[in-house]
Amino acid sequence: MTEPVVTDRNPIPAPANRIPTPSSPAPDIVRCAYMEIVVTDLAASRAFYVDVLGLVVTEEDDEAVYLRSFEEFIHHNLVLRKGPVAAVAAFSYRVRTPEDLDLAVAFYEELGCRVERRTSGWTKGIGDSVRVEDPLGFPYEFFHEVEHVERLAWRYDLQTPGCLVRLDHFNQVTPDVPRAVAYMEDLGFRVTEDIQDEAGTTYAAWMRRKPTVHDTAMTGGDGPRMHHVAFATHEKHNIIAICDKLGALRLSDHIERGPGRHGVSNAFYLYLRDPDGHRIEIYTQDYWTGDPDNPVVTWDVHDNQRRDWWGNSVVPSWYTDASLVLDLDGEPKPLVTRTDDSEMEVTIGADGFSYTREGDAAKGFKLGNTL
Ligand code: XXG
Ligand code: FE2
Repeated sequence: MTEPVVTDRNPIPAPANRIPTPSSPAPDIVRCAYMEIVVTDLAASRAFYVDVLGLVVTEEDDEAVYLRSFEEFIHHNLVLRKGPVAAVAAFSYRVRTPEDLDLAVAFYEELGCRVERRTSGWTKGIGDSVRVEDPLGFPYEFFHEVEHVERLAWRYDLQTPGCLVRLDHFNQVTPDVPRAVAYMEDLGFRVTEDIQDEAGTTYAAWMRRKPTVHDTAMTGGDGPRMHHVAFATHEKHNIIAICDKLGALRLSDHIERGPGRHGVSNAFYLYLRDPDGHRIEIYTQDYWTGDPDNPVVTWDVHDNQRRDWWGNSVVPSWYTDASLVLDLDGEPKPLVTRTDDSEMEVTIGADGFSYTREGDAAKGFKLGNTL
């Protein structure tokens, strides 16, 4: 049997073009907390996230809807903001103390990034915050103070079969994954899993602050773009219930990939596209990573079970499509092209190959239907 390689260190070497390590300590990030997305039709997006997926409205007005999951006690996990171009305005992390905001300012100023302090109330429910255009071009936000709201974990009278219980992670598209990983490690993240080839090209990496497989992942591609935002359910059957509901509503065209079992993370998954094409993952049952000796898992890019444990194909749109991100003026960030090999091309097409058993790869065996 071919198993993923388990190592006890981060095996991705820091690249020559690495972003310098700041001398200022990194802010202590607790977890990914919310994403702010710009949507072009607020009513259509509200219908998708509230009426179909069942997220809870904490607050709303004509410009924005603030949504949370059922176990959440902070004001929101997702902001839908009305705007002209579908994009992502913020990847937001909660930090441990108010002083961590000063650390975030010092850390990013040393990197020469644009940094803005925003006072309490700029975003409903959020206290003072720091927004930056990070060295990879992503709009990152850090906050500590936040309005607490009712945790609806025990409100079984309100919960539906496809109940979304937590925000689990973000996923970002960036052209140079090792460069991104070195910077994220400086920011205090630890790699849990990655995908590489025998030549050492890195295609994707998963990184955590909270003790799950990830708070965010870096996916190789033209970037900066947002690949997806993921919400957790308690169980696999909750994900099946979401598929059944989409079918019953004749909305199955929102399903892009899955349901299935990931190789990476071992989680059960489903990917959906919202009315603007923003990608949402529904995710459940990855593993605990809180031990300091948590081993890094490295997958071979040619292993056709890495992204789907059952060997099902990954649709091309999952590799190619992603959402634009905005700078701090609200303008879309221009894209930088990936120059390393693309995962889609090395695993399909004339020169690409995937294997289920490693020996078959050595014989040059190609699977017809595997991306
Ligand atoms: O959360 C994830 C993902 O990044 O969405 C994708 C966990 C695993 C995978 S993969 O497709 O690599 O199995
Ligand atoms: Fe994911």
